[in-house]
Amino acid sequence: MVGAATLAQPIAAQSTIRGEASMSTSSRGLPSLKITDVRVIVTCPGRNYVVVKVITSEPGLYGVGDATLNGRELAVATTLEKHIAPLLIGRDPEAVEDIWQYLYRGSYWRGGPVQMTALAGVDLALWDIKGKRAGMPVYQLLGGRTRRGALCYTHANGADFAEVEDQVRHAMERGFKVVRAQVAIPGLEGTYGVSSSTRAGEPALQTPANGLPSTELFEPGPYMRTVPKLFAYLRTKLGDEIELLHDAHERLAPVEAARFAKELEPYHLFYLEDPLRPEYKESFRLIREHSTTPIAMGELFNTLWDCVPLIKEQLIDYIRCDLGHIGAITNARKVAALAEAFQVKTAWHGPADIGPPTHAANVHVDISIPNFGVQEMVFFPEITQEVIPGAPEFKDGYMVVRDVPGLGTDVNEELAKKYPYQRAYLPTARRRDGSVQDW
Ligand code: KDG
Ligand code: MG
Repeated sequence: MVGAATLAQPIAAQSTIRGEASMSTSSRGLPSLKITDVRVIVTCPGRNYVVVKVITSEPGLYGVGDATLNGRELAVATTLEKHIAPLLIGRDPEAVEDIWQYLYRGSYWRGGPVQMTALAGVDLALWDIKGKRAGMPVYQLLGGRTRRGALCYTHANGADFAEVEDQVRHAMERGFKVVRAQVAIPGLEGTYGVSSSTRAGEPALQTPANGLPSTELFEPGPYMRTVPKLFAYLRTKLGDEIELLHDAHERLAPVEAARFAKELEPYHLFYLEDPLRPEYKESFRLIREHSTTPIAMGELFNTLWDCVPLIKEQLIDYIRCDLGHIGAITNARKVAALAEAFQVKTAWHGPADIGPPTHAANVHVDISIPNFGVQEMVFFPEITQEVIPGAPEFKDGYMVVRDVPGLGTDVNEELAKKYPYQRAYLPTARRRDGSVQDW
């Protein structure tokens, strides 16, 4: 499905939006600007992406955002087309914070991944417009450079320890200074982070041909016995210089996570990621009481308030929200500022299942805040880069953005039409007794 939003009412015909006449400004001597169209493009160049294109009254001026929510793409596209686009027509696209507040609080039913991803798509497009209009890259609008590039990490996945080691070595040869390591667990069929077909790829790509979710097996016992041995092996083979991290992917119970973090201590992880389910923020205390392994959390968070309890009690060391699922830059800079006050660093989520505009936004924020930690990255396949060009680039272990006005990303709408949406889900997981398990 590729299509422009079908708008129920011709709101664009109105000259001002009721109650907001004084909000529409013509700043810096520029003529006032209005949103004239919102196009929602769902396309599958390698995997599904939802792209939002916000068009303005200034000829040729538009912004491009990403609103991809893995496995729920059509829910977000529908929200954008049917509910959000009609609210945007006629508004001043430069009022980014006001539009963010209006869409977040004005819906009354606020939050949740679908709405927050839709909001992120709009927010990215608006920052893109603002940058283009100002003639500046977005990081300049956020305060300017604090660093030359964003230290980044890639994934090393393997069927056994030796294969993970090979993958880490390969990453190091490419210039990576930080690598995430995941290994298959003996006796468990399928393991988060390890695909049989694409070892170095994104696990979220593993959808069977029928387009329905696969089911993997998970047991905490074998997992917790295997992973510390992986890191003992890697440290023996690779030494202490390379920074290593691991994603527990919200699969452990609190006391298991505390033991796991403690047992990983000797291997000096850069961090242990997402040990617990996002609902159980108070349980992070238990991990802290038992271990000095640095903890990262947050890719399933949707709001600033999800982050508050962990940050203000210093229960984590890295906040790793997904900019694409927390309302993008407008919210991320608040999360980052909150984190700065408590010496928590950022490690924004950067998987293949969010599009190039979100990856670009990650880096624009990374290089303009003082408390940046690390950035997860992916190498997009050529076909994705043709349809949604402008992803940040990898340079010797760091991500850099193009020094052009806006976010630096775009969408080729004609080419996008050649890659229609394909139904796809994330895998699911169960325990040996058949009960549901977090994947
Ligand atoms: O869609 C789910 C993926 O984004 C997620 O599984 C990736 O955990 C992830 C990571 O850290 O990259
Ligand atoms: Mg993760």
